[in-house]
Parts: sequence; structure tokens; C-alpha cells
Amino acid sequence: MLIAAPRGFCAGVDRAIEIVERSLERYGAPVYVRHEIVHNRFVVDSLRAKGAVFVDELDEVPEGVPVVFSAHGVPKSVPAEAERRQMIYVDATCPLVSKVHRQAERQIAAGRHILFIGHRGHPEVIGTFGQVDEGQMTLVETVEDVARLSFPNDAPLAFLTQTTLSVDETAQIIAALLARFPQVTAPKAEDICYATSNRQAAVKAIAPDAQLVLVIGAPNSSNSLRLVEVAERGGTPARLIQRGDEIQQSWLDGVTTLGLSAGASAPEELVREVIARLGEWRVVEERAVTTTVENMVFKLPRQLAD
Ligand code: 0CJ
Ligand code: F3S
Repeated sequence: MLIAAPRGFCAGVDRAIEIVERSLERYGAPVYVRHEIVHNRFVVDSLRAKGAVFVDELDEVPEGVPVVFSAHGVPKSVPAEAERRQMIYVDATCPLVSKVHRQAERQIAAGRHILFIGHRGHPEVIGTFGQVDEGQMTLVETVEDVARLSFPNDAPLAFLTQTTLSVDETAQIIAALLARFPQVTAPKAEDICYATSNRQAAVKAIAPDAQLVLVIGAPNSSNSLRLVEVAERGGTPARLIQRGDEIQQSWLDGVTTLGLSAGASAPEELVREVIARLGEWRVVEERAVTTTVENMVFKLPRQLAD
């Protein structure tokens, strides 16, 4: 078994989970969380067992109870409403998502329309669109979408991206944008985050030597889905699984080398669970393949830091 490294929790997920845990200690249960704190059922269920209550919208939060915003970020209207209702709130938006939010504001202030590369309906996309006024940002999901844009060729434009996209697919979309709008302003540094690109590079390193790649992650986890695609694009079949018990023995037919990775929201515990499950059928020899060593840590919000 080739086990990709880096895999699993990123600095933003570590921080978001710690924010919920510290909020529970500081304010006592229940602490409400708007949206899944990160896209992982195991994480959400563990926090729920400690007293977190997950809701979709702020109007579901009772008076006087603290609320945490998820790692994916929220539209500006959300903290604004929390202020208006004088709620106690803690923002667990990943600092790398907040950075994109600030860039969006800056581009609008500079008079540019934003082309945002991302996946429709994803909470991060909804949050980033909610940093600017209606009509100031246009979603681009594919290379074909670029051809469909109706801006004049010299329009003042900037592009930004979701943090959890496919590195390769995004490069193609950006190339198409630059070909059509050579004046388009690019972000100072890549918006795809370090964790997303490192996990994709690690899967690329293991997939060619494996006959099957398993990725631990949820179906609504963008960065996890991208890991499955990376393996498949390299020609190795891949499957997204949430837990060890989903693996079927028949998947291992003809498989002598198996690749394993985990999305940024999947705990290492689940990696061990998957390996234990495979160990029920086969003698497993583990080999870690490390393409980068990560040492990123994000500070907690000031209200929870001490
Ligand atoms: O959007 C993010 C800040 C990533 C959070 C961690 O991963 P996950 O699976 O909760 O979220 P994505 O669907 O965005 O990958
Ligand atoms: Fe942040 Fe990237 Fe993780 S944006 S939450 S470091 S996947």
C-alpha cells in the first residue's frame, strides 16, 4: 500500500475544529455551527457528541447562544446579521479563504469585474460571491465557459479562484482566460491553497504505481473529489470513500498495489480504519510516499487565543 503524504487535515481544518472545541470550553454547550465546520461526517458527529449543533442558517440559532462560521467562509451578510442580532460569533473561515475575500474587495475597488473560477453552489463560492455586490463577479467553471463570456476584449477584468480546485484544470481555464483577455489581472499568488496542491501532487506520485487509489473524503468535499480526479486522469481507477466499511473485497480483484490518500477534512483515524479493514483480507505492507513536508499553522481568532 502506497500512502500519500501529505494527506488529511490541513492547517485551516485543524484551526476550524479547534475553534469549535475551544468555543465549547469557553461558552459551554451548546455551540451552534453554521454549515458543516468541515465537510466530514466523522468530524461533525464527534463535535456534535461534544455539544455542537449544526444548522444551515443563522435564523436557526437561538437567542444568546454562540455560533461558529465554517472553514469555507461566509457572505458578508452573515456576520452583518450576527452583529445586528448582537450574537456571539466566531469566524472559522480559513485564513487562505479570507485572503481571497480581501483580494475580491481590492479588485472591485480598482474598478475591475471579477471572473471567479470555482464550482457552482459550493459554500466557499457562495461566501466569496458574497464579498462583493450583485453583478460584480461572474462564475467560470470550465474552459467552455470562458468562450461564452460576453465582455469586450479589453474590459477591466481580474480573476480569482476557489482554494480547492484541480491545479491542472485551473491552469487550463486560466490559459483560456489569458488568451481571450490578455489584460486580465491575475492574483498576486495562486489562490489554490498549499494543502490542495500538495495533496494532488502526492496522489500524482503514487497513482502510476497502483492499480487502485482510495481517497478518504466526503462527496461534498471539493478538495477530496479533486484527488480522485487526479488519480483517474493519470489512468488509475480511484474511489472516494467515507469510512472503511464501504470498501468491498471485490474492489481488490487484480490489485497488488493500492494507493491511499485522504482529503484535507478527513482525520488520520479514518486512514487507520481503512488500513485495518484491508488487513481483514490481505497482508498489508505500508509504504509512505512523501512529496512535501508541511509545517503550516494558523493562529486562532483573538477571542479564543488565550
Ligand atoms: O474550503 C475550504 C476552506 C476547505 C476546507 C476543508 O475541506 P472540506 O472538505 O471541508 O471543504 P472543500 O469542499 O472546500 O474541499
Ligand atoms: Fe484552508 Fe486550504 Fe485547508 S483553504 S481549510 S488550508 S484546504
